[in-house]
Amino acid sequence: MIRALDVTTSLFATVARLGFAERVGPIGARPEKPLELYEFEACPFCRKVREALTVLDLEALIFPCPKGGPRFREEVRRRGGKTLFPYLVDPNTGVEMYESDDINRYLFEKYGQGSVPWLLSIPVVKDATSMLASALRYGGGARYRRAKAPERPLELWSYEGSPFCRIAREALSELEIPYLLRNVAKGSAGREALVRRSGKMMVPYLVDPNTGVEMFESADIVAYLNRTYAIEGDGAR
Ligand SMILES: N[C@@H](CCC(=O)N[C@@H](CS)C(=O)NCC(=O)O)C(=O)O
Repeated sequence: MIRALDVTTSLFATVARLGFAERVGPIGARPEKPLELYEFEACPFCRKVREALTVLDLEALIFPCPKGGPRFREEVRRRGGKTLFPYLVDPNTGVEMYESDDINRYLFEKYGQGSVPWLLSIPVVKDATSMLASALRYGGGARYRRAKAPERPLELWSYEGSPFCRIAREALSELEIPYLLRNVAKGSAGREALVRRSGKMMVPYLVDPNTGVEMFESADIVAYLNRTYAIEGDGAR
């Protein structure tokens, strides 16, 4: 896809959500272990939960479940009984749940100050704008492309409101590559750690412990993921 169109539609997706999830909100207790989220990038309900993770400045192990994906969809069916996304696992409390609104209520109750921000709670608005954001990306991150599974999860420094991060996450989603999502929105405690590690504050920043590669730039990240994990013949969009 033409790069300018790619960035513009991803920016429109953020605008559709009124620039939400670019900044950390009031936070509460911190979990000891990262949360685990089964989701896929094109799903508007999953987006709402990823936004909550950004606003609450929480890390999560992301298990992408694109349509046709052979690995993690089956894991969700085994754990919860159905293939419905998002599906949250909190290893700190043993809680596992479906339903984006229930998940967000749980997250803001447990790791925030109790109240859910209006863009994640007003009926119709919360879902309609998230659906619009997904529609603007015409299915990016929705369908599985055949890929090799990495031995260890990758690491992505990111935040939900960044249009460039979305482009990188779509590729991770399509290739069903699990990764530790390290949210570093404005006001995040993680920003300093990213600067120490990478030399500057810029996202997305990908770390691949399987190859030792660490890199900025969404287009380069997508090219790297395709080159390293996609199985030939299953071309990117
Ligand atoms: N009310 C649910 C709706 C979830 C939902 O419909 N998710 C869709 C994806 S956007 C799904 O899991 N579809 C089944 C599939 O992808 O196989 C929620 O808010 O979490």
